[in-house]
Amino acid sequence: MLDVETYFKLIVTGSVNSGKTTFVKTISEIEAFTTDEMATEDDVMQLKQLTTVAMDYGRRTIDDDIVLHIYGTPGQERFDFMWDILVVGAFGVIFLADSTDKPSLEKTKNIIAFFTERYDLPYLMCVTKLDLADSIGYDEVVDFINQPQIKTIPLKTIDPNECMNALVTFLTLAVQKEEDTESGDDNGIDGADLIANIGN
Ligand SMILES: Nc1nc2c(ncn2[C@@H]2O[C@H](COP(=O)(O)OP(=O)(O)OP(=O)(O)O)[C@@H](O)[C@H]2O)c(=O)[nH]1
Ligand SMILES: [Mg+2]
Repeated sequence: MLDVETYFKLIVTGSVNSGKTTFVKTISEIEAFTTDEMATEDDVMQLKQLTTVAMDYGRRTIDDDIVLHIYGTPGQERFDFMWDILVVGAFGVIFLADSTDKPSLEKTKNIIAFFTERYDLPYLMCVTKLDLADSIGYDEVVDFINQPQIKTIPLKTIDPNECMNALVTFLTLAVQKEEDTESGDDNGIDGADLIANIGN
């Protein structure tokens, strides 16, 4: 049976092509499960051939007590029903914002509003593709998204160290949120234990 003490479900979401599937594949210790299919919509086909239609899944063990089950969502808004399905039981959400695609950031804002207006969870935003020549840069993305209450970091999703840093940053936020919530539900993370073990 599922051990809820060690089952931590983390959602990775963001607009089409922002790097969700790449992040899950890079961070997973098992071969990631993906549902990429040929894109059928014109605006998506201009960006890429394959797009996630249901979910990505990967797993990453942090220590004996913490195993992260990481679910990437589809990016297309026509699959937004999957966002509500995937978030059930999740203990937090990572948003990816594509720094090479300014028009997509309007959609990123919509996705952030979709989750934050419905769910009170720890949230982290990661700005992707800063290593590419057509990136508009970290500061311009952060200014445009304009969500100062959401912690934001840079993330090259093809880099395992940067992906691990994103997980550690997220887990630290989750611990802080639990400690700040006086009567809050226990999300099962022992903060001191976590801080002692993450990154090992
Ligand atoms: N150089 C670089 N390439 C990246 C980065 N993140 C993603 N990519 C590339 O961007 C493309 C799209 O990445 P995906 O992981 O498929 O994006 P996605 O968010 O899952 O896309 P959808 O499922 O269609 O919404 C791939 O070619 C990745 O290799 C990054 O930080 N740096
Ligand atoms: Mg994908």
